[in-house]
Amino acid sequence: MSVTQYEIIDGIGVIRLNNPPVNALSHALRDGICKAIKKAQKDDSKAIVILCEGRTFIAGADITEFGKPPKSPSLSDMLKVIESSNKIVVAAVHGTALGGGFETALACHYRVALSSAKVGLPEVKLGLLPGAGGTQRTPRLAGVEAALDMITSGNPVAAKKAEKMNLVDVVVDGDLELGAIAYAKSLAEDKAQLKRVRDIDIPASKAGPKVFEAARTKAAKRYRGQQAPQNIIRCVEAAVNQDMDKGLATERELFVELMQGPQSAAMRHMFFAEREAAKVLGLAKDTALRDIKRVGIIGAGTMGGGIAMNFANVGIPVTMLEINQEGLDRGMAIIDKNYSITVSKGKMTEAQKAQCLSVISGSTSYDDLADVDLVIEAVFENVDIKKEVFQKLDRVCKPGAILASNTSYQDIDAIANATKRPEDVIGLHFFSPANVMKLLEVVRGSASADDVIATSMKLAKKIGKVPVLAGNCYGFIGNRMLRPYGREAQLCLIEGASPEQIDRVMQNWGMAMGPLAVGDLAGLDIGYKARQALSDEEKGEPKTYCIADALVEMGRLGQKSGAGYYKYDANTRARINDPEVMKVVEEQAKAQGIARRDISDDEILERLTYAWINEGAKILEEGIAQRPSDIDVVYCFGYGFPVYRGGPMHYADHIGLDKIYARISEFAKQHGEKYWAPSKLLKELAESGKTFKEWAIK
Ligand code: T1G
Repeated sequence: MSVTQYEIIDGIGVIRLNNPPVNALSHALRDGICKAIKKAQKDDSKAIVILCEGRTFIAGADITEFGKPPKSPSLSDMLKVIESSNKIVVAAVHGTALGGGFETALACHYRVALSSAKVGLPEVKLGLLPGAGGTQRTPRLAGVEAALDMITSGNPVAAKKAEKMNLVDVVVDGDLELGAIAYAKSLAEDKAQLKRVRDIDIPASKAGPKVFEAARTKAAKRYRGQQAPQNIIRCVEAAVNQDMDKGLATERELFVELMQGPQSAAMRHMFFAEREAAKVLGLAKDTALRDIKRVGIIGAGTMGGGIAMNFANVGIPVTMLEINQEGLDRGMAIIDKNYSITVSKGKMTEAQKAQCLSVISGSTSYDDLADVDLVIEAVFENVDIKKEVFQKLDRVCKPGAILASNTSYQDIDAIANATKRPEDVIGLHFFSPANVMKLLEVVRGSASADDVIATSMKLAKKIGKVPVLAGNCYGFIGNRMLRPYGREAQLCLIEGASPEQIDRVMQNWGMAMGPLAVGDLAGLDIGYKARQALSDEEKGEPKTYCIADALVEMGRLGQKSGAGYYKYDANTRARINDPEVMKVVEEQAKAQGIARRDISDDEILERLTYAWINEGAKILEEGIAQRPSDIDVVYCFGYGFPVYRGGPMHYADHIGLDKIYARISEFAKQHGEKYWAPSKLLKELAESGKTFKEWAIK
């Protein structure tokens, strides 16, 4: 079937689109729509309906065409053809009409939506803005403030709400095609006007300069560092202050500015990287999946409770196991509190909360896990304790049950070899808070069976996670790269910087929080306790942890104790620089024989970000990550890396591997090969002029 078909049904010209998987507005589709509209102008159709086959109405411009030479008709040309039709054009929307798809619907004269449909303008999530009239038509129908919120957030709107916003004219249940044709017929019979959105004016009184100033301030805070939201606000302002054609010209200019900028390139990279990460190289596409009907979780602590919620949210029954009833009660209370927060934010109803809680049960006996299909161990980060748990699971769980560990660092093979079924063992590393963070590292052991890996990757998506497959090494992908990053933060601190300077540099660069503030948030005692279990050799040089240890020994555990690298306001929990900390830093530097010096912001930024990149290159060399973009997904979805910089490896390609390699070679001379020996892959790519992206296509 061609991507566009046209036929007259019951006196109505029906343009049927079919461009799987999401009816993206490819050139063929744009051309087909234009031809069909022009044809309908001359035939005896009374009105026109545009509808789509498959799971959704047009989900946007074809992102794969971006960056390629434009082919006529452009999307704007096509919209002009629709809007200037001398017959009424009705859009029949189902699924998710997004971006250029919704802009197509807005260029129609009327819009019918299936009650389950959603409409939206998510371009901001690609670092772009609606470039085909969305910023001009939406405020004309929904009003300025609703349009600003919808377009700067990029969030979809359900059909009923869209109808209330005047973005949709009619919401239908049942057969959309029949409903749309009937509606088009009624419009024709009633000689309804050709309702062109461009003809609607927005009274300037509706949105004075204060509205836009407030929007700019809100967007600068909420989307810190991102250019697209600011450009969107300028476009909507133009919709108020300029006529349609001038407004469209402003929109075009600001769209092109974003399209050609690094932020959109990074965010489009992330869009595809997230989807690519779910694909396991070398795994047969038809690998049979194991059926996961019931899940067991060992440990009802913060992590165990959060993990349990992910399954309960999609209706999969969960049994949480604790050593005693008190532990279970505490776990259930954590879960209940988390759901209450979700309800209070309007993201869930009380009925939905009750439904989720109804599928979570507790037990203090391993025997109750005999018929679960998957168990996730979430006990204390000690490999011996984990081995004991897996030995019990080996005895109790039915054949074919997947035995997973939520460990953040430990050796999956050591855990697997504690069982007689290492092929059923895998790592499922959730990120705290486990019911919120999207990233899930799926860690394959050397014996993990293909169907266990495939099932884990698929299940991750089912529970709303973004899965990334990792090989088995200390810290897998994310935490392994975090170590040199944290090391360099400690060394910059003891060599001459302050906590405030280090955190300001990284936060201004785009991180959600700087490394020392993160340490205070997580609790400095966690690293302290972990180090007590290590030999001196394993701990590394004292200068990389002596300040943190000194603070903990002073009782400064971070936010939880009211002070760590900073003091914290008891009420607002605001961070306050503390001269006491600088005294500790200076004492420790002296004790380590380090003469402190001024360290520039640039040096801090380079040492911390290049530490990530060098370790990421080693992870690729060792095959721990399948592709560079997988590392980018880990960091953007699990570590607060700014998505508009595309992740560590995309950022490295943007900076230039030759520049990074040269700087790392300098660091190796200044600070020693132990920390800064350049990765072989980085050296090879820098010398060959290739990027990580080009290497991935190898
Ligand atoms: N273009 C090309 N391919 C797309 C696509 C698009 N717009 N959207 C999805 N795909 C591919 C995707 O890569 C995947 O491919 C497959 O479809 C299924 O997607 C001028 C400039 C629609 C909610 O931002 O949000 O219009 O991996 O796995 O989970 O103003 O896809 O199978 O090979 O995500 O069911 C604006 C982006 C574009 C919407 C479906 N539109 N897409 O989610 O499936 S810019 C968007 C989505 C624009 C105009 C501007 C989601 C979805 P593969 P999927 P899903």
